[in-house]
Amino acid sequence: MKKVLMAVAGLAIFAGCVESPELTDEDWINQLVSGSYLSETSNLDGTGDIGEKGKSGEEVSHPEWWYRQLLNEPSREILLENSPEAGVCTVTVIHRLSAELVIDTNWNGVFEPGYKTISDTRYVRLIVEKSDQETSHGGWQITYATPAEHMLASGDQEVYISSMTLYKDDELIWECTDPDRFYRVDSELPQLAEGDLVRMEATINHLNPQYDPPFFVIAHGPLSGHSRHFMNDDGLYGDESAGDGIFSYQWYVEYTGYHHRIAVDVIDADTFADQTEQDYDSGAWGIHFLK
Ligand SMILES: [Ca+2]
Ligand SMILES: [Ca+2]
Ligand SMILES: [Ca+2]
Ligand SMILES: [Ca+2]
Repeated sequence: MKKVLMAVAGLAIFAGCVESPELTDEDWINQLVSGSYLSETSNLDGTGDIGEKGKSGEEVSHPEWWYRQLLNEPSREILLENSPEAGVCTVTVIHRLSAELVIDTNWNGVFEPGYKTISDTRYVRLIVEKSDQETSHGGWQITYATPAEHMLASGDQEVYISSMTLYKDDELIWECTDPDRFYRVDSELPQLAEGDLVRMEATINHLNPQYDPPFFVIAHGPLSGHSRHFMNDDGLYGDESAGDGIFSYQWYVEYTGYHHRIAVDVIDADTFADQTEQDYDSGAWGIHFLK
């Protein structure tokens, strides 16, 4: 009897292996996309230069300290925009997360922050194609990607990135004026290698500016020293003209082992003006870079 039971159990295990259902195109695409750096949205956490007290004439200065802290990050939603039967499929990846802005606006050398709620939605769109040459993921590969766009999921967003441009040794290597634009992932993404002299520029749209300066612009990614730095429109350190609305950050690329994306982030001055109001207002674009 015991022998019979063991034989039956053995058969059941064998049958389990043989009858494992075949993955559909949808399954393969989901697996491909969820495992790819290209579907990630930029991480805007972390600290950087602590900024400086307001200069004369400025109504709002950098906070004494500030950083974002992730509270909850459910798994990404992966939506297929069309049937993969055609061999080409557009995919939207939606990332919803809750975080808080930890902010201390009182310049007294003591860290006594307030907390502002962040509810963000981050989108990236990809094109996947099926090819006979590709052997993994059922033949599917990611061929195009848009930048990731970060938007407020709740609250009034008044600040938006309107362009992002990268130069290496003064030569244009990547630009974007529309976050819905697709870039070929093997040839049209920016390429950043450690030691490259790179300048990133950004322009901003503020729908309802209340302060002077009206907003703050921040670079994130494989920067120098810290992974976050303020971008300036002061005509210094790589910014070609002061006051022309083009904010710049120039540096020698570092830490490409830790970073996969480079991003520009704008924060409304109203958010930085105090540490008590629930008025978090920010937008960002991030793009995967090749190494
Ligand atoms: Ca303080
Ligand atoms: Ca400028
Ligand atoms: Ca405020
Ligand atoms: Ca605002």
